[in-house]
Amino acid sequence: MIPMRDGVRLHTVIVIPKGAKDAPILLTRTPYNASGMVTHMVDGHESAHMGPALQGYDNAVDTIIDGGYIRVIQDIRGKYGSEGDYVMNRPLRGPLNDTPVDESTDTWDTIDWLVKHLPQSNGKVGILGISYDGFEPLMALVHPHPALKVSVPMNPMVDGWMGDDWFHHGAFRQQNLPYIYEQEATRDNTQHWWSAFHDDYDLYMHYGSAGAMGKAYGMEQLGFWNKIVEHPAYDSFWQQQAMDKVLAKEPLKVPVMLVHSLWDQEDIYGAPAVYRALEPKDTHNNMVYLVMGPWHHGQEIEDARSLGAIQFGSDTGTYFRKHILAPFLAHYLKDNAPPNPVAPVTAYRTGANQWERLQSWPSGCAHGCAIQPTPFYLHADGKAGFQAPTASEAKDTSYVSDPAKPVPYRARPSQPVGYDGGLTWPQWLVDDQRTFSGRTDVATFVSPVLDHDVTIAGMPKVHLVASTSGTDSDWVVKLIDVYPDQVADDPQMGGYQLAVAMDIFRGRYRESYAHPHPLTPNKPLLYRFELPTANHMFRKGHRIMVQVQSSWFPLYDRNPQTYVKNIFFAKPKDYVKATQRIYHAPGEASYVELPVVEKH
Ligand code: PG9
Repeated sequence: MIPMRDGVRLHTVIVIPKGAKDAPILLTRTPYNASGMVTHMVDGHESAHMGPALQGYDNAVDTIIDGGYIRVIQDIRGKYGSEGDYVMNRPLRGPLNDTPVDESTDTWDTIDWLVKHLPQSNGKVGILGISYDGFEPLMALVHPHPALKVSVPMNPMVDGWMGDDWFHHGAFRQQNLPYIYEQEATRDNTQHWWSAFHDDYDLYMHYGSAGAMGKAYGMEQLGFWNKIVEHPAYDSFWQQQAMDKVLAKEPLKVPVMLVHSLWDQEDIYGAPAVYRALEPKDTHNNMVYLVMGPWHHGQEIEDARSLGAIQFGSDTGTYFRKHILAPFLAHYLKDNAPPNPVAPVTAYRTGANQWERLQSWPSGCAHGCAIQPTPFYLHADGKAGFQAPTASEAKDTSYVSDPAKPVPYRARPSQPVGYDGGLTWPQWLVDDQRTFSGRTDVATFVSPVLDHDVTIAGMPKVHLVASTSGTDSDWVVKLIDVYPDQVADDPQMGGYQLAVAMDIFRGRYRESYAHPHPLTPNKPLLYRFELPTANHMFRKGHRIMVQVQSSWFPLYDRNPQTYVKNIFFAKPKDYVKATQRIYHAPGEASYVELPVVEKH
């Protein structure tokens, strides 16, 4: 129980290898129960050995055990064994936190105590973690303790409104209601969510709006839920917490390796955003590192030979831990520091199934190429291609968006968000999109078969000219790799539609994320937003597809398609069908700008 500067004591589990001397410390700070992460059942009882004990969840146990580290895992303030009050992603002291403590001060105080009380250590501390545990290594970078020598935020929570856990471009990720409920209701998460439906699609349709559902579950008792409902737009509440923005204002004092999953179903925005914020400060290109793997959220510490139906041909998780994470940590934490063999950017190129060592990101190759932003046009009649549309083709493609029958984001029955009991939530971003491409409320555009490889490296940019008969609307855009009709060595992949990058945009924020506006009915309007980072080769023989739709349910709440002040409080009468049109004609052509890699 380590005392913080305000007297609150934090429950901290310290696992020291027998006989350790001059051992570096690897710290993880978590809201997810430190004790649960260091007790792993072997043969039906807890193991006495460090390795099996840490196997429960830990980050890259093989790296830690082989590295001879002292392993420290701490319950953050207000959770499980720690004292104090809990605040979800507690903001830094300042306009959003008028107390003398935050996750930065708690980390400072913890590191200070560790290096003064562990004689077996060499006085050097690294902090690492995944997701919320990846948010903590970012907070550690604000006024860092001098003993903090390296930070490894993995799949970190960075901007909850723009593209991580709570909203994406303003559309609310309502399937996280159970998480908010359980995380905030009790110190040890013993108050559990409940449901009367096997299919989450039915559960969320039953309540209508996320606000009505939260009320039915008594969530107005929960501080963070009330903040979510009070701040549907990208106001100062969200902007001041965005860790990329926070860190952009901080001096760069500690080496940081950002670890990103290209198919991160939870925090697909965060790591690349922090890299973009910090990279300009890294004048000698030796302080900010980025690793991007073909993984789901956190898969870098698991077996990562495949994700869903997608095979990588090697265990990319073990490669990361052994050849990237282990030598990186050793360089900064071990005495007589071994050299750091890790390139500034290590990026896995999906489709080509190969790792690349790069000097920066985005970049298409180590040398001898450039990235050429290239419009991929949506044409009439469901066609698509790099040639611009002509005046001769139909001017628009239309579909009816009916909130009474929202487009599922996965094949039904819609599973809840979660990792236990065989749930396949982690792999939903690589689900076969054929399930949706035949729906009349999904507009599908596809290129001819490619006669050469097309490689993209970066964030595709949507340039959608669209109208709605309503006064608000969501736009979901999916960039998809269509496999050949037959794949001899993997028949199940014949015709597979693999999403390379996809996201949602809530139309009311078209002019301003902070200040929503109603849409003018039936007027072609330009919507511009970025899709998540991709590093992908569309191989010769494949096709490039774009799908557009106006709901992504039940992961995201429905847009009533009638402009209301706050969608959390939309009434049943507000939910109306809308006719959506996507425009093709010259001068109002819709396209996705692809960051195409071109060899010199
Ligand atoms: N980023 C993960 C998460 C946060 C909030 C809601 C749901 C998931 C995580 O910390 O595991």
